[in-house]
Amino acid sequence: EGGDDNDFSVVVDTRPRTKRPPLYKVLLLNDDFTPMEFVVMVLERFFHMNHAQAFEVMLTVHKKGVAVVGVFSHEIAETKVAQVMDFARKHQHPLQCTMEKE
Ligand code: NFA
Repeated sequence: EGGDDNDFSVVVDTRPRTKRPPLYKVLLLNDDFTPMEFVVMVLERFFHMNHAQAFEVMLTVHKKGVAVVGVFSHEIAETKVAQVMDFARKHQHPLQCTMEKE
């Protein structure tokens, strides 16, 4: 017979795809009131920086207004932000910490 040819061709991508979870930057924001030593303590305590690194990053936030203090999975980034915000609130400092997708 040789009727209509119903060959709907579909290209199937068979490449092995590796899924990497998105990463999130944790940002620390400057303000006029939080003491410099407190920010240094936060960076040592929650971001495992040594004193010199922590002081350097604190000064970057102080001068530029914001700095990335770490890059983590969504869950770890959320935990870091919560830890910093809780710690700042307990000490009645207005320090702000946020996260954004990389
Ligand atoms: N700007 C604050 C001060 O002069 C210090 C600070 C640095 C606050 C980094 C927040 C973040 N005391």
